[in-house]
Amino acid sequence: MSKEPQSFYKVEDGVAIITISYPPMNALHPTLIKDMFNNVRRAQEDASAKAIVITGANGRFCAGFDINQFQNKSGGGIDMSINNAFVELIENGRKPTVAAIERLALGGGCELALACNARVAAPGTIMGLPELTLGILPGFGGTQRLPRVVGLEKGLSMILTSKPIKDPEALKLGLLDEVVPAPQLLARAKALALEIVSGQRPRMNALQRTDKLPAYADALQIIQFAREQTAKRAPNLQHPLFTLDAIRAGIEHGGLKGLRAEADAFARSAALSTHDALVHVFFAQRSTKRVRGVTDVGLKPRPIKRIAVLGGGLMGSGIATASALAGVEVLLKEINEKFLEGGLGRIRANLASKVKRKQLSQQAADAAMSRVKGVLTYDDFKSVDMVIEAAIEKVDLKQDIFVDLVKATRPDCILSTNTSTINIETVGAKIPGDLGRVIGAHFFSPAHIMPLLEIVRSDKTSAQVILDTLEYGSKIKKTPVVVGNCTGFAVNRVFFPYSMAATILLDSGLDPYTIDAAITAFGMPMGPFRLGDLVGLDVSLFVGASYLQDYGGRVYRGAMVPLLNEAGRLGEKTGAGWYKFDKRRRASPDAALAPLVAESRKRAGLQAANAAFAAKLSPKDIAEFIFFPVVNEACRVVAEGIVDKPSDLDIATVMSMGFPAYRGGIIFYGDTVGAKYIVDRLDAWAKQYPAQAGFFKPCDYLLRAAQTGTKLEAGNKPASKI
Ligand code: 3H9
Repeated sequence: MSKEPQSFYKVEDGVAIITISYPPMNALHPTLIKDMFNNVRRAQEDASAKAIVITGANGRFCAGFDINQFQNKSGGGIDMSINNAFVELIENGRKPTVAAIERLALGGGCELALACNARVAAPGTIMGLPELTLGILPGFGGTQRLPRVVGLEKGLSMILTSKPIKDPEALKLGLLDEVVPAPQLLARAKALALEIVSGQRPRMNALQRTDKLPAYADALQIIQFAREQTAKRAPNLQHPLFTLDAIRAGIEHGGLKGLRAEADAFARSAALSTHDALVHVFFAQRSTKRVRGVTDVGLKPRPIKRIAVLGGGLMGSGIATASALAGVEVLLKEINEKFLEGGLGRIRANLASKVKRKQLSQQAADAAMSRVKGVLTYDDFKSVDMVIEAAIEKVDLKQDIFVDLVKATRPDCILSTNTSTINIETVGAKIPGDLGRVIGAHFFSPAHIMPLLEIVRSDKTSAQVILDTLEYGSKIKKTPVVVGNCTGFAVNRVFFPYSMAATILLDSGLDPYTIDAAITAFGMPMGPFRLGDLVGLDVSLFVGASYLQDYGGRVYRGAMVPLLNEAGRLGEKTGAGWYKFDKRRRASPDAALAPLVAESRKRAGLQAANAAFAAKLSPKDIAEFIFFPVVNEACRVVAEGIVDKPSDLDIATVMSMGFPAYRGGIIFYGDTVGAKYIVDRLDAWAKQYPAQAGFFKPCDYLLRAAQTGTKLEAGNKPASKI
């Protein structure tokens, strides 16, 4: 099958069949769209065809407009003539059209199907309009036709949440007319088209329908309510509101005028930086699986069918849950019966919670649990393809475990550690032979939910082992990012200045809750202090010590974390930290913090010189003060070759810390504000805080980008460490 965007034409049983083709997903490339419309015109003129069926090649209908076109800015606008062609040729053409859908009809693919006069699909099909996740909105009539076909409230919910629905629901809602087994799909679509021709079935025209729309006043009220909710839920995003403008215009003035409003809203959305950022994230997420020297050297991944997880604590049980859910067999090893029961109980609870939230059937949960076997010895370890050690963070303990593992496993078994802080070569330091099969598999807590897997390689880890671990990561539905071996690896290292910058502001007189509020307004799920309470302030103290040791020249050593530890305020788990927590673990500001803050400020000695400066900072200034040092550290990580490419770091920051995807990830954000602006501000803060000049000092990579005007995202082709 050719990889070119095109469409094929044939006539069968008096019906023209137009097959769109652009592997792998039949995305609507402009050439394909043009070719498809030419074929629709041909069918309208073809005397041997009474009706038209549009279908997709390769067992798929269509994943929507070709997203690559959005990266070429000149293609970002919507061509109105395409919308006219949907109306005039497909919806209202001389001959009726039927969509024959397999697997997926998303975005423009769903809109193409909606413009057809009927839709038939094979079981297992998903349909939806996910455009908002790309910072745009449906631009081929979806804002007008979907609410008219499925009802206004359902249409709004599908568009605003971007969540696709499965064929049974689509059938119930009328988005599909019929669902038939895949081998009969084309035959049934042809028959349906001929039924419309003969008048046995009405010819539906979605844009003209009003039967599923509520009364005018109710419709406006529903849209207004959606607008208020959307503005509250996503205050930094404009394109969902533009979408509602278009939908409202259609309700007020009819579908055809609605299409014009849609085109206008689309153009306004496509011009926003949030659109560029979200498209960047779409491609960056898919490219983490392409790693130089690993995926481009002709190696084939070995399947990971059976793993062993050492330790059934929070991390170990989460890793076991994610793996068992993906069909991987798991040996869960603990050191005694009591701990083992605890670990197995946690896996059961993880699965039960998914069943309760309707994310999993009871049957699937039982099947996953049956894949987990609890063990107390290494006896069965010769059967596993990979071990993930998830014991407590003690170097000696991990080193001893690795020595045991070498004896207990096959030589081709991957030996991985879930450490978040310890150098992986240190973990493997006592094992005989080379460290080719030793790798880090750093999950984020809770491991069965968080989407990121940091794969930590040392200079000695073999490319085959990295490739296998990438494959395992994808299999268990994580986004794997391969990173080099350094203190904090990629994510924790990039974020170490996050809480330190916040603490400088606190010691300069700002209230911690004001600082957290500025950071959540920026778009983070929580501010640095609330995050500290979640992670545990004992952990912050422990981890802070390793940053001090390895990155001492650029570390701010505030007194607050030690003071909180001394006071037994370790965060959520002790009921108090930066915040106080009620029985349901809800956080609220705590007046009892004041004496500790006063003591910290006294010890820091910053306040007198900097209180006036800090008091004047706006929420935007606070966010920049906290994130620019993070961008700076991210630049060091890129320059040192800790990541394969800058966009890997973007994905790592979005998927671990919840850095807003609509800002594109940490490096993309740096480019959005501009390296020169960042350097100027860092320099100014270094002068404001001379004792902390090292903390703010721009690194060479950032400086060079500022001086030459190159993008941080361009990378610097480092002598890669990975
Ligand atoms: C739209 O339609 C706008 C219109 O309303 C108006 C326009 C004016 N384009 O994700 P995968 C590639 S906007 C280009 O790994 P999966 C993808 O990059 C569009 N490429 O597979 C990857 O390439 P590579 C609205 C696309 O099975 C390969 O296909 N539609 C597109 O895990 C495999 O993808 C969407 O937002 C595309 N539209 O998931 C749907 N789609 O191998 C976006 C995929 O080189 N797509 N590719 O890395 C998806 O959500 C998932 O790809 C899908 C498959 C669920 C389809």
